[in-house]
Amino acid sequence: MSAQTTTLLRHVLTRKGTLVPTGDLALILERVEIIGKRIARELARSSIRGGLGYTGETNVQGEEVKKLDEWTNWVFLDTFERGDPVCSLISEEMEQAEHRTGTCGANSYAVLYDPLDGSSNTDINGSLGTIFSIRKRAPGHGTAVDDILKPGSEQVAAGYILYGPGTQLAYTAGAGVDIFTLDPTIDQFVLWRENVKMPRRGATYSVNQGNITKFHPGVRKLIDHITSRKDKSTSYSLRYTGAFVADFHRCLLEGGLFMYPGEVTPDGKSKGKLRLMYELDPMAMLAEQAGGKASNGRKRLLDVVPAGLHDRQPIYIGSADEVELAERMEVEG
Ligand code: FDP
Repeated sequence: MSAQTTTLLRHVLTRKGTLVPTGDLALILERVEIIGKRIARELARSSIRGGLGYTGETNVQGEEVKKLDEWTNWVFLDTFERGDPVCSLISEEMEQAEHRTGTCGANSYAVLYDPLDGSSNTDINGSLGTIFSIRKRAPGHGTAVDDILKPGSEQVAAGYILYGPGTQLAYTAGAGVDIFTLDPTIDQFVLWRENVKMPRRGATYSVNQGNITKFHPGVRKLIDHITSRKDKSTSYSLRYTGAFVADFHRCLLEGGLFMYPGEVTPDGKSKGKLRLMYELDPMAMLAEQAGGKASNGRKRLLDVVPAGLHDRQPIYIGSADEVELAERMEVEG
């Protein structure tokens, strides 16, 4: 370990201007860090440990559950068993929130999370992620979660862990975005980039273009526009990994646009796939903290008020220029 190495904990303890008091942030991120290490280790060997494939169950969203979805969700519950100051765990994989009321003081938090993002990549050793969002619980709350059903602008911290060739953790607590790389030789997340800024314009776009016939005409117009640029300086390349975390990470570092548009249903309504509170809000906070933008095509995502914990929304996220372009094309009807 070099004398210059800054571990995640050291960094959190010295970071100024965060929305979460340093002590609380350190306690929460220390747990998230443990979760990241546990998941990274298991993913690396899951193919030879019988960890791939489905459980045979379906989740609250009606989707088939993979063994790793279930296991990673359990890792959150287990690691936050004595979670103080976190008293509520709210997961994409669970219908109801889990509370640790015995360990919660007046100053307590909820962690909302998608334990394994991009799970279609599990069986092919592709990139995967974990996304987390931290919100303050209202004083005197019970097990009801109406105090959590607020726009994403109420988040006090958010981040993700990317399991790729290396494992990286990015987070913001309202004072910029910082990225750490897990150094397996010392089993520590080490600071890699501080106060990351997303370029104003990028050269890639990410979308499941196989769904194009289901999109609103505005989205098709946007894709036509993006793919019709002829000169190198204004043209775009398509990049889509099937894992939101990996595609967003590219945008964060190099700029560009990630979109998961609404699919127009037979009744003419447009519906997104990705979950507002577990996926979109945390990434939107990171994007804005890095100088980028996040929209549902009509308005800023962080202003969208959820009606329920498992709400979905369309998303256009990334460099400011590309997100504004999407909004100008009236992508969501
Ligand atoms: P997955 O369903 O495999 O977990 O959030 C869900 C997500 O993956 C994103 O990570 C990814 O960007 C998107 O859905 C992939 O969906 P499509 O297969 O419909 O493209």
